[in-house]
Amino acid sequence: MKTAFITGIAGQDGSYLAEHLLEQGYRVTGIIRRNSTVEHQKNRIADLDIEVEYGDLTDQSSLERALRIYKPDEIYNLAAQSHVRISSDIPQFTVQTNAVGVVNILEAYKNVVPEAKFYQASSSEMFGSSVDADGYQRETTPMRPVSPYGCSKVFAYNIVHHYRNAYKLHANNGILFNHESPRRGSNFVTNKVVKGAVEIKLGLANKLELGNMDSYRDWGHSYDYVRAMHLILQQDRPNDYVVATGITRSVRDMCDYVFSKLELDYKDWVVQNPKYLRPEELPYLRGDNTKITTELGWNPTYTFEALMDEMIEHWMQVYQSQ
Ligand code: G4F
Repeated sequence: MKTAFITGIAGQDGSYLAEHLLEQGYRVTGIIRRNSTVEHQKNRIADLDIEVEYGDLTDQSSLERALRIYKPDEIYNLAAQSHVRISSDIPQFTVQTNAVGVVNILEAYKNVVPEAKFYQASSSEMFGSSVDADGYQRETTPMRPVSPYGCSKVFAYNIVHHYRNAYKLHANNGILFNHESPRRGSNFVTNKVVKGAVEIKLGLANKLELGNMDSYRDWGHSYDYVRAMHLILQQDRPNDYVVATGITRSVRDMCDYVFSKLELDYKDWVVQNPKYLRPEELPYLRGDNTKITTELGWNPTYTFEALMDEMIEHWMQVYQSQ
């Protein structure tokens, strides 16, 4: 039986990945952060047969301790301060966690289980303002990040290469474009829009405040993207892969779809609040998934519409069961 170790196991991706690896017959382990509201800490993973220790990317001793306990075959580094706008409010914490934290886990990996395989949650936010002439971002697209989050992820991406080359570690980057689900935090735009629209439909709210509605994102489902993470670690040689649907839509298009589905017109309910704007916006993301589809046979199973419909259904059930 293989053992997987997941940082960020209590998050959206961590919980879907834990479920997927349990289905594949893995022993699934990970770390969770100490939190004062202990009741909510394991909401997404409460029913899973997994083992967790307390740990934090900023505390290398906790990482080494956990790796010594579990001795994993595969390490998935999903933990991060993952909110891009908030990274401008807490830039130093973001860099400590997302950049220095990756040095910490790479050191722990090198020191304790160097024969294991390692996955780093790299991000399309690394591309920033950079787009190839054909309108896509891909593995070769230059990186010009536009947020503390994006800059921290570029550092992590590069230091993974360094550990791969210098110490011959099986260290990989998945460059994931936006991926969502009913388990997404409700301060990310998809879940914020769906939850807000459902509240309006049910008479529980009378407006939805958003930031920039004219930015474009390539949205997939977390369920599909964790399968890509696992596939990436099944290869003989370490590599980097873009994981994306290849289709891009604006936040406005998303609002139009979600509100229409609820027989509402988003223009009657959505207002802009400058507090949700970013110091520097990333206006456009669209990933070219050719490398992972041709080399690893990965393909997304969810359409954008199926993703949104599942999220709408989720919030309808939450409110109607109250
Ligand atoms: O949902 P978002 O906050 O996601 P963002 O910034 O694209 O980052 C997500 O995807 C990255 C991969 O590309 C991950 F690395 C990262 O960890 C995270 O998962 O915002 C999406 C778009 C942005 O252009 C934002 O400006 O929606 C726009 N937006 C408009 N109004 C809003 C809002 N975003 C949020 N969070 N809240 C709003 O009210």
